[in-house]
Amino acid sequence: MPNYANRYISNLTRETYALILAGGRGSRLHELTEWRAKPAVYFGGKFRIIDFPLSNCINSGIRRVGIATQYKSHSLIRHVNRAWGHFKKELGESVEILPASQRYGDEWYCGTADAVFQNMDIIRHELPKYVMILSGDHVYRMDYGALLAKHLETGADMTVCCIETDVEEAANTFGVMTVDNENRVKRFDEKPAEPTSIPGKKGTCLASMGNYVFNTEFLFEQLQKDAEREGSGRDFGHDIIPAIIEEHNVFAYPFRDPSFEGQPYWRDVGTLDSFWEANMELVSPEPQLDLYDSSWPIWTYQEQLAPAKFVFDNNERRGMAVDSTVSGGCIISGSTVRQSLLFSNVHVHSYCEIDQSVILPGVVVGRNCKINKAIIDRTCIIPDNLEIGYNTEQDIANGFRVSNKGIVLVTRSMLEALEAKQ
Ligand code: ADQ
Ligand code: ADP
Repeated sequence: MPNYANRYISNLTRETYALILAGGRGSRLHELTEWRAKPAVYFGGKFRIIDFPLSNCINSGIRRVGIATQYKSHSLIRHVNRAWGHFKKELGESVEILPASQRYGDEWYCGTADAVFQNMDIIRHELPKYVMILSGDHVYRMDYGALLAKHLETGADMTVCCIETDVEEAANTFGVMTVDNENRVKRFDEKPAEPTSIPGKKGTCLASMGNYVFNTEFLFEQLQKDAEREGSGRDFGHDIIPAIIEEHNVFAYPFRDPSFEGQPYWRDVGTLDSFWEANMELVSPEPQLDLYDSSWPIWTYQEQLAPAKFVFDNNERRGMAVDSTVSGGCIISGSTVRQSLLFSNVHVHSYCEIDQSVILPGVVVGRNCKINKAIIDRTCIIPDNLEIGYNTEQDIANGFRVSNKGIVLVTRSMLEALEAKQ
């Protein structure tokens, strides 16, 4: 076996086709995914979630990428075309959108494995040696080259990326595996109610990140078998992995961040609370996720906008933001913003206070508003004098969604309904 780990990772990444699964709904994000798939959800003051796996591909040297879309894909497709549409087929690069289009039979993608199955001919046409299947739902920075090197070194047919997670966090949410000393997967339970702890680490288990590497022909064989299997849900976690671990070489790849000693950064921003918390981490003084590291840039699309502006208004009130990120096109006039993320084109009028909030693009905040621990969806117009996040009963009466941890989600249609009531 050649030692690819040291010298030939660029060969491996060149021989790999990455398929990002981006069709999921993300229903626990409620109205935030009413009009967009979870991978299209805004994150980190400037990005969309899918920018993370896509940037990881490009930074790792994987330049042939397909994106399987299904649920509410318009926003995602528009973003991907704008941000990632410049790849040149002639140079062997492509970022291609693969919408569910009933190419095999009459069905839409009916599970994650089916989303790959229905695109087998497109992948085959690319002649990759390896196919990497990535979830489009997570925020993290990862060098997939090291993963491919390990896949080759172990002689695996399939490699599953995993991360140590609290048992409570994983229960009913993640695939959980048990491995031997060589990281060979011995058991795999999809979303178990009671995950098995790692021996000697009670309360911690090995969770699947939903990222897999397959040898191409092996993948196609397994997808074909799965399609013929009576009663299969056509899902990697439920069906494919449990069916192959006994007879084939399936290895776990523990994800580690070489630049960080503790647990690597990986966030499944699947609920309003986890979405809000992950955004808040970014405005803390030293976030673990370093978006300013030019050696691993996260690429995205942003239109050309005027710089953010902070105005000392006519009444001599300072427009200011602290412990916050403020994107292009924003104007903060005579108001204070603390521990918040303002996406592009947010306009905050005078006498407002905004604390610990995530304000998506194009929001206009009227005069004298107070906003606390809230997520304000794109292009909301917050009327003058509105208070959000100070009185749960009032927020609910106003028609806003309040999460388990008291985070308030406000969308345009909620504000329109509120206006109609008044
Ligand atoms: P989940 O994330 O719950 O578990 P799923 O909802 O199937 O699994 O989504 C996986 C990925 O596929 C997501 O990126 C989603 O957007 C996408 N997707 C879902 N349905 C799709 C479809 N019909 N077409 C195209 N894309 C689709 C998975 C694994 C677990 C693992 C977790 C980690 O099954 O074992 O622990 O990911 O979050
Ligand atoms: P207020 O915040 O007092 O309700 P505005 O937001 O309309 O009022 O304006 C406050 C200040 O913000 C303006 O005086 C101006 O300095 C700045 N401002 C508003 N719109 C623009 C713009 N399009 N370009 C540059 N500066 C602007």
